[in-house]
Amino acid sequence: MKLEKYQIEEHNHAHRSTHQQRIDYVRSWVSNSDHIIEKLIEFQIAIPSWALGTGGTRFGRFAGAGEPRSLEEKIEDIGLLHSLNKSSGAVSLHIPWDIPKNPKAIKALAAQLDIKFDAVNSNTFQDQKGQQHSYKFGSLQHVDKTTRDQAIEHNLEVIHYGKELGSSSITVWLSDGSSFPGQLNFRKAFENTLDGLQKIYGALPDDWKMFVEYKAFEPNFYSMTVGDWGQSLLYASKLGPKAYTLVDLGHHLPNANIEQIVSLLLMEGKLGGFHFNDSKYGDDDLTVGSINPYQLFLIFNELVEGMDARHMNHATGLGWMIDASHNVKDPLEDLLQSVEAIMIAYAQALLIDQKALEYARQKNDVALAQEILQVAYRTDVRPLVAEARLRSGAALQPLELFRTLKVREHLIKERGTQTVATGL
Ligand code: PSV
Ligand code: MN
Repeated sequence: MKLEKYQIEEHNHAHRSTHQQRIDYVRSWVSNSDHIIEKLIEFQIAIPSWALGTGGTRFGRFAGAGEPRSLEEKIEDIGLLHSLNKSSGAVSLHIPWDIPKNPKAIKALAAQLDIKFDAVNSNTFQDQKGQQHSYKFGSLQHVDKTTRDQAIEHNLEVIHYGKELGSSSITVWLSDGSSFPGQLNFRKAFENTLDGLQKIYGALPDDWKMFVEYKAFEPNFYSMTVGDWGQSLLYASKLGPKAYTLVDLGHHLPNANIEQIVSLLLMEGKLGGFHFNDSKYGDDDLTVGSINPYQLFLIFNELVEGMDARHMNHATGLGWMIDASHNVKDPLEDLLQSVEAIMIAYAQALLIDQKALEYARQKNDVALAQEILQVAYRTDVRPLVAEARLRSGAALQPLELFRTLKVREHLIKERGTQTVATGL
């Protein structure tokens, strides 16, 4: 299914006057609204190929219908999202869930839909059919060299696919760790992992980045070999200038101050990428902004301030990716909500009067500092986000249009009810 330009125009026409009233109101008191709108237009968020189908929990999965059955259909789904919001112009692929059988054709399809290839992800957290050595006791950390070599080889293969598609980064997330005390020699596990990462790093093309993603727990519950930002930073620093830390919002211990982590990683020039999601208890993979939008806003405040301090381009300086699992909502609706939540938090962060905030800090005026942040957070920036969409040819209300056009119903007609997407 493809959305036609006239369908978006008709929808926008119907919403035009209400939108105009709202945007005029915001413009009347937000002096830099045009600057914010331009920034929003540039900002693109990569959609993970594994989140286009219904996810599940370890207790089961309640399949949706009309899910993408192939990589081509996944890219088409992202094309739909991108025509609705013009902010999802990238995809992050997971290998081997999404091995491109015909890279040229996939590249052409993506280009036609204005979709770029963000980081490619390796997978040594599952055993694949016919695989010689098992990852049950880890991959790069494994006590057995042949298992480690197999994991390295897989990552090199992922780089190869990424090169064919025009990606320029690889995300390595390792489930390596231990479930019980005594199981692992932490130092040896670290050294083996570093050695493997060094070999993968050595195979990176010059203009590529490697993102080392950390996670506090799961599937291992006693120790994780890349368990927190400190360990990830240690690996990334030892690896070299092309290696960075990737922050996945769900990968921290409860109540971690993620905004502070973001600030310090940026200060060190070692923040490389982001996985957006939200959580209440652990790595819940819920829609970003659905549980704790204030935290998301505080993180964006640090991102904007820290990136500006290093003269980084907001849109291209980091890899912006969603990493969520949609168990009870339509994945496409959930992704539209995710992108909207990210854009809102970004717009609110752009609204913060950084000079005034710094002045309040210098005066130790804690109450004023809080006021400055909350004035921005409590501003309804949705008209600015909608205006950015309008100017880039997208829909004023993407979710509403998705429903009015009965996109999912069309996809079910095309693909059937018994479809299973690869991945989460
Ligand atoms: C692991 O929980 C993770 O966050 C990594 O990014 C994986 O690549 C992704 O989820 C999908 O399993
Ligand atoms: Mn992740």
